[in-house]
Amino acid sequence: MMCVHGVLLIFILIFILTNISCSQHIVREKKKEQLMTAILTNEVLEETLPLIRRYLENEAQSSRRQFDEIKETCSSVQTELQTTRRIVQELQDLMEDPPSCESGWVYHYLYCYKFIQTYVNYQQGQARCQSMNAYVADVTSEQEHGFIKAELLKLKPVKPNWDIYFLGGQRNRTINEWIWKRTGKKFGFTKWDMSKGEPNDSNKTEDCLQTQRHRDFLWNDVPCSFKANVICKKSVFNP
Ligand SMILES: [Ca+2]
Repeated sequence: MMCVHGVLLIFILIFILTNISCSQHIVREKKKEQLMTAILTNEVLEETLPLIRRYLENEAQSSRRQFDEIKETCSSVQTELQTTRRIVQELQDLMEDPPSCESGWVYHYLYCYKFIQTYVNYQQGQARCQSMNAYVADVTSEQEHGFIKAELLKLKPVKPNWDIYFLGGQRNRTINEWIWKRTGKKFGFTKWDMSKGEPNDSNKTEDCLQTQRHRDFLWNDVPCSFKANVICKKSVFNP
């Protein structure tokens, strides 16, 4: 009798457990179905639409920003193009009617040079150049040095064997460098008379620069109080 009861109890338990498992499965399936239905309902769409709208608005804003940036770039390119066109036109005009130097000045690569054969100290030489809207010449290339040398050779020396000219360079003792007075730039190109040990800064007083015929127009540092001829230079556009 006890055995029959035991078997019956086991059957009841299996029945209950099977029912519970089935119920859970049914609940899961039902939830899935509800979810699928919910996705397709207006309710979900209403909730999702603002998000979609916000997303699209952000995208539109970003596109508008990019468009504005492109527009700005185009405008800047257009301005540059106009400037370039104007410069090209001005250059064409310049080619047709090139500027020239005043009488007494020698033209060379957009600059005018005047070789003044009057013995003066550097300060006086500088004042002479300034009075003509020019400055004491800087020499920044081998080619410019060659031009100056060729022009000086055309001139008759004021004093035989002592034909010297101030150039516009000065020693800056604070930074121990040679500087072109006009631009404030350090010397790049130089033509020092190295065979004589120049610049030798004799007696620590040689702060000015000269080019000298008797040294094949190589450079020498001299006291600014020394007297020499002077070379003035100015832009051809600055008569
Ligand atoms: Ca010297």
